[in-house]
Amino acid sequence: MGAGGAAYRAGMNRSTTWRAAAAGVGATVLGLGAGHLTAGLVAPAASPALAVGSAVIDLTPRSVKEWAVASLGTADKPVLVSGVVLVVLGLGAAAGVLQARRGWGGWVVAALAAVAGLAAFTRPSAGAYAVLPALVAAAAAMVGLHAASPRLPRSTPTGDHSATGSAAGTEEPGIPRPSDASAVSHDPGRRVLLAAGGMTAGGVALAAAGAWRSRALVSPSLPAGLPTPASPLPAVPAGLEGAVPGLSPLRTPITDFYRIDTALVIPRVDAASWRLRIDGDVERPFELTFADLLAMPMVEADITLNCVSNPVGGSYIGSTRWLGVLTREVLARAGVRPTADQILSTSVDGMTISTPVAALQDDRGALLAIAMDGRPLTAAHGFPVRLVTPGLYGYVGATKWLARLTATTYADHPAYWSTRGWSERAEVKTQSRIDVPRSGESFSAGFEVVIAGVAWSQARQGISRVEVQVDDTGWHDATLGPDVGGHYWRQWRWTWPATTGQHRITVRATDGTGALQTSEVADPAPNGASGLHTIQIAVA
Ligand SMILES: Nc1nc2c(c(=O)[nH]1)N[C@H]1C(S)=C(S)[C@@H](COP(=O)(O)O)O[C@H]1N2
Ligand SMILES: [Mo]
Repeated sequence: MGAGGAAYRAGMNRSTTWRAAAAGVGATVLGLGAGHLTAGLVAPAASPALAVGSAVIDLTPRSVKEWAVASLGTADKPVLVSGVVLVVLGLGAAAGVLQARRGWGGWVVAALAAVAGLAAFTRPSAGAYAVLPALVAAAAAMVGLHAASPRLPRSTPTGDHSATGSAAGTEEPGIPRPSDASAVSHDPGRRVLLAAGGMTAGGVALAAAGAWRSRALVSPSLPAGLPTPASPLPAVPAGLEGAVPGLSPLRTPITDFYRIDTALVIPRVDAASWRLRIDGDVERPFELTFADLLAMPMVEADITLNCVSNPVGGSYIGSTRWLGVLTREVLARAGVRPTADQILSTSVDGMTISTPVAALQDDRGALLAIAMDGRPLTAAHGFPVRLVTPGLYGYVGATKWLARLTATTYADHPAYWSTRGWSERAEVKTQSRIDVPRSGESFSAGFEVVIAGVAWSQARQGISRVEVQVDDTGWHDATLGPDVGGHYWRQWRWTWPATTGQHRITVRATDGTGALQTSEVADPAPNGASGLHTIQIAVA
């Protein structure tokens, strides 16, 4: 073979390297898909990409998390999982090339699977099958890699292709040796690409089957209908939303209720085997079954829940009617000792949340909720039982998928977010939001612009007044919507005859104690955003 042969080999190397990378990606997709399906069958949270994603969430510093929530909102999870998958595919491509050049691709696959297996195994919710999805993923990817990888000649000084080919033991039926130039230029390359494409399609199909399976697993069911409360509340009154299109409805439909949690896979809890343990610094530790809980006196309460990460004007807030058992009754049964200052609640997926003992024992009516908006909790919102503490942000009072309540101290047991830079305790700050118009909308002069929104002050006896300002021309009283109690948000509206120009509209609320909402601007971290919500509109 002369100079022409060497040139040919260089060209083949380049295109074959791409094919090798494609084979690696295909094998990796196949592995991820097989792993995801296995997880869907035995342990949804142990899916390789999701387990690694969950580990990344736990290891991410607060600043990055804040940035993610601020810039991505609730899309942060899909973005995270896509990022993990992209990195893994990149490594898969490298595995393909290493496999073709040196036969080492399997080591890359093994290392990836080890990381995924470790991530799944160290999840607080890890069950007996936690590492199975990673093992299946590794096996599928390795088989795929071996079957599909093209064989690159190792660089030998002589360029003796046929010797290299047989040394690597790569002869397979129907695959010509690399020395068979005319055949090499077409068929093996196409075979590799076909295999890569086939594995990718197969992997995606397996992953889809896995997603479908785990969705079936998380749809909860309640043994019987909902129990009736001892003293039912009157129906929630009609809100202002009927007359004001675009205004948040007085009661948030569950499908629109914000969801914030660290769970990449919504925990699936079987109500029949669910137990709540009450322990720690108590006189009489005990366990409750779901049936025990249903047999206790049920209370209805209208409570607005919001997230400490909600920026001024943001949407991480929802209001609904909850049904459940008063936490103070459950805690009284256990007899919390005076040395405890917090109740550490733990969810089935290992999340921990600290709530002051007083907040769960005083007359604000914190609940072990089993239903919202007249239906059992959905899996996403904490089925079968979650905590709801009026006046506190979700991260210090609204544990979903509740498994355990431990009386202890803040000093002894810092909770998940407290170890990540958020305040140990945080009451909801009084806030108001403009829902309509949307910032940036334009109107014609003379038009009666309806300005409307919601205001809340769950920790300070609700809302007594809402005022609106256009530019800097003084404050106008808005009309308030129905009063649903101090723990529930209040709708408001005000009509303004539009005048030509660019205008800034600002809202502020006064809480039930008569205190005005602060205009001091604060970020969500470490204990909730403050400042006045302002929008811009144009009138022509
Ligand atoms: N188990 C568990 N419970 C949790 C969380 C979580 O990450 N895990 N997030 C909390 C936070 S930060 C908020 S704001 C509320 C949100 O409840 P929702 O998703 O039902 O609206 O749940 C709280 N309960
Ligand atoms: Mo939150």
